[in-house]
Amino acid sequence: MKLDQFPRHQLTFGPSPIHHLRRLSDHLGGAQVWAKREDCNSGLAFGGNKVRKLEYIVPDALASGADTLVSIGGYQSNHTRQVAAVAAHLGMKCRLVQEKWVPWDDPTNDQVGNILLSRMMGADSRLDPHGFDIGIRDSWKEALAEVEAAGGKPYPIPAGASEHPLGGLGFANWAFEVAEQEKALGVHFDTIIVCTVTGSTHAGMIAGFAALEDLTGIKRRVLGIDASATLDKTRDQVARIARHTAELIELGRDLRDDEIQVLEGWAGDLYGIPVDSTMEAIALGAQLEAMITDPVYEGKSLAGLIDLVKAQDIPATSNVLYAHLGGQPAINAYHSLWDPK
Ligand code: 5PA
Repeated sequence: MKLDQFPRHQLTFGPSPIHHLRRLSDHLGGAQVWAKREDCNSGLAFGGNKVRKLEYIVPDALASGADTLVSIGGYQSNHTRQVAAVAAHLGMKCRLVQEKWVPWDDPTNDQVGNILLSRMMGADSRLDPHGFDIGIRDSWKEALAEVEAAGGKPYPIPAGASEHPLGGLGFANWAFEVAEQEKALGVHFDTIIVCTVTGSTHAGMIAGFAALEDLTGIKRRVLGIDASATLDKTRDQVARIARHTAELIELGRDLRDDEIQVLEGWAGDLYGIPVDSTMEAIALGAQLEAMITDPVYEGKSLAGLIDLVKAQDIPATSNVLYAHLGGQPAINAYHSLWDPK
């Protein structure tokens, strides 16, 4: 099926805004930096990249007759908060497994930010001691079985909605949205920067931009910045989901290796723990643009963008588009990074 034939249940306001980051561009002294803002794409509990993915998953959930969305993430998962939001919006129940993905021992980590919002929206959010893994988890399968045993009808949404068969469609569509906005703005973005962990955001973009390239002949670089610190798993997942999504939307050819690029260097040693480059990027975004990024995801991809622009790996003649995927609620659990000394 072609992309526009897949059912889409609107959860976003419409196309997410794109704007020029003038002060950051001037500061870096190279390429012009723009941002497309998934962090304010929806009225559902602050939105974010998962809301966009869920637009293509909700029709299947509704058709299945399910009454409970079941998903998984870390204590401060943005994904589970967005699943809780969509469940509330649809009048469904929500069961969440929140694993201890990050060794971040702030006492508020399981109390504030995303998890607080999920609880507020009525989700049954349960803590689980297991550590970080982007794959399919037993704890999630057990949650599905528990909902069933209690007489409910669960609808399974894996971590980040990435391993879901339709998980890449939301960001395949994002590519076409960018192309429309380029026409209106009179700008061409030759490079896209996106944070990648469970993979379907980046993978969807790869499939979508490949389809666009085949239509227009225009090539661009879609660079994923790894924030998982488990690079091989993320690379595999991105490549697999990109190929699957390309097939779904009938790309009609295999993806080239140069279309699948996950870059390392900004994740630090551990998922969820910021390093110096993350903190510097967060400070630049906040102090030059009042653009708030988080220490888990967006601060790391912004750090990647900053270094690539400074090193002119992204040439000074480029317009680079930073995909801001959300994630701000988690900063509450990271308050100690900014507490006055
Ligand atoms: C997340 C993911 P992908 O998982 O699709 O690669 O997206 C990475 C990403 N930015 C980037 C933000 C703000 C994100 O929340 N978050 C996960 C979560 O549980 O929140 C899926 C890991």
